[in-house]
Amino acid sequence: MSLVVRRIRQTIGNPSGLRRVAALAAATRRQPNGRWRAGFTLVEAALSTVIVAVMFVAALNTVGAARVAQYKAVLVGRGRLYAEALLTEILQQSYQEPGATYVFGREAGESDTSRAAYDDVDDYHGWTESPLVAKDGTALPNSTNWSRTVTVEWVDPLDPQQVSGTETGAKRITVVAAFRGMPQATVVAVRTAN
Ligand SMILES: [Ca+2]
Repeated sequence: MSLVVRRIRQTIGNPSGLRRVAALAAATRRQPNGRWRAGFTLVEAALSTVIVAVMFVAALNTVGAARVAQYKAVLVGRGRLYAEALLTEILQQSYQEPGATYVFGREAGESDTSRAAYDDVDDYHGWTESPLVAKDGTALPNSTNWSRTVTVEWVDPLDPQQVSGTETGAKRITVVAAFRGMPQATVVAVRTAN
């Protein structure tokens, strides 16, 4: 049993044992000439470097995760604004095409690529755009990589979850805003005939 181990065993039994062990370990390094000296060995220094590195990486991961969460929250907020803006525009239109002749979807003269002539909510069914534009076709600033899609369906007015293939007097409008193809926000409204 070495001198160090013996002295550690004698020391560890009393209340200040651990502190004394640490002091003893630091104070007792055998040099080639047989003397004892204070200091760290190369292995101890290397170990402390590894410990610091591991803690540093853990701290960086925490900061990185917080940044990612913040970025995602910003995307969701912008997506909601974009989706709600288009939904508001749709809800300002008639339930169905004014006049005697109408279909579900776009009537004659209503384009697949411009909303300028849209005048009823189901004109918007199947609408998709990227980048984003206002109703008159003006591009929304800084909307690169964003897209909006619209789905309009007849639903049971008493249970809007139930989609119908025929006229029910209620149309459910769903707008999805996506960034780089990843949906960030979905807004839904039901427009009734009366
Ligand atoms: Ca129309």
